Amino acid sequence: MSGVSSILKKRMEFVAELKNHFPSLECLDSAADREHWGRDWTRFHTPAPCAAVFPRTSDEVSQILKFCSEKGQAVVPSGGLTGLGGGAVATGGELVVNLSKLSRIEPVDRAAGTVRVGAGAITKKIQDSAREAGLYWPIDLASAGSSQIGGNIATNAGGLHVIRYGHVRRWIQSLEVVLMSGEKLELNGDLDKNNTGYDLRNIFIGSEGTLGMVTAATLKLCEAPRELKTFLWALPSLKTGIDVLGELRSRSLMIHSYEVLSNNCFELVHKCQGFAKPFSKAAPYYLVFEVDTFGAADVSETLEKWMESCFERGVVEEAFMASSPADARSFWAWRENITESLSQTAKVYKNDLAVPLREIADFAAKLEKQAGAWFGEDRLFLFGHLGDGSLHVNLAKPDSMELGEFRALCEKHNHELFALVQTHKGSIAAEHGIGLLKREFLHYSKSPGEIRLMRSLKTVFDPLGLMNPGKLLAPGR
Ligand code: 2HG
Ligand code: ZN
Repeated sequence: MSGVSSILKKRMEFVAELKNHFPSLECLDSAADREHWGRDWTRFHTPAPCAAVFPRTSDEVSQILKFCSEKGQAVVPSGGLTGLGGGAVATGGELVVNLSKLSRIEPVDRAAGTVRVGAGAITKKIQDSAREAGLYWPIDLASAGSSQIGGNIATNAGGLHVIRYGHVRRWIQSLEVVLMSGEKLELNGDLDKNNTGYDLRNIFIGSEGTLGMVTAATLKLCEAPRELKTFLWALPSLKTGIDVLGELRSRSLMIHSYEVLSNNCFELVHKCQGFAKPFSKAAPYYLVFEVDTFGAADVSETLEKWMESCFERGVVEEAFMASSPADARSFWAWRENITESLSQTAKVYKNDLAVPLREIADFAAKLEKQAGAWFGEDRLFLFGHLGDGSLHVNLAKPDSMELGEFRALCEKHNHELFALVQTHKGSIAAEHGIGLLKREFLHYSKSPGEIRLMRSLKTVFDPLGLMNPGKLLAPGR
């Protein structure tokens, strides 16, 4: 028997044993199912799990992991399949453990301002539950309709409101996790105050499912924004966007979001979605931002006067403040439709970078020059969360190029790009994580000492190396 067929035979035997051992567990192993459940939104790896299972309780997760440990079977945790780093992709015969069925959202504890949720709870449904209780779940992502809290926690997701509320990490009171051995742990209890040494909860947040599986969490909720004013501005330069942010902050205005898109993105959304352009001429960048006035007349007045003074001082030439919810929605539509329009147009290689705010204008100018030359200026799409110093760099594949060649070239160019990020003291992954896509490049953002300690941590939590292997840390170094 050839090596390949003996591997396939072993996988089939494992799945048969699994089905036998857990007769009531949903287990999908047709070719189509394995392809579907073995991937996320990235499209650069070939999914090849042995099967996908859908446990209904954390006890069941624990039993499955214990069983896999005994058999030496690797697993990949998965949820809404919306990841952008390949963290939930199974390429090597792993068992996909999909946590979608752990979707319970318990009643909100209003006095504590918290809610207990299963890992499979959908982000949008958590937002709705919080709102119904008069509270607010501040994490908002383009994928909110399908992404799940377990994945949001595993990647320490960011999104549109980081400038005001920070990443997911800030809003996790406690976590239930299951280790590869099957051991179940509750990290931090139901406490806000708990200074008792190492905070293991925070080690799991952002660990991309490499240490254990998050099966439930208690989330902290907060007060909802009161009255948001929405703006759409044409920027003469990215530097203006940073100056304007400084002006807002120095007036003690509560910025709720602060997003930017390049003219290429603006033109693309115009072409793909057919939106009418509100500006008389093109600008290099556009800004969409929101300020919370808290319903206070004096704050609205400050904002209006400040905007007038921006025109008078020539900071901007064309800028709008929404005068109705419909206006606000139409402003947001320019930002929210970029990813979708890009995926309609071409295969896209994504990078998600952060640099300190004071560096971002200079960084972006060099990046435009450098990356613009790779496949042509019209193939470079820059947008992101300017207020957080975070830029999404999307490169669209030229029609004539093979996908494999395109990917190889993008990975080659990554070295140049990440060296630039390093020079500007930035990060190669602002919010999407490392996963499979960037593991070879981790050293651009983490020192050898940090990587050594990360590897040691991995061994402590997962001594057999069966939990989401090959993600975040490249094998064998
Ligand atoms: C966003 O900010 C998401 O819209 C997706 O992080 C970014 O498509 C992308 O590159
Ligand atoms: Zn983003």
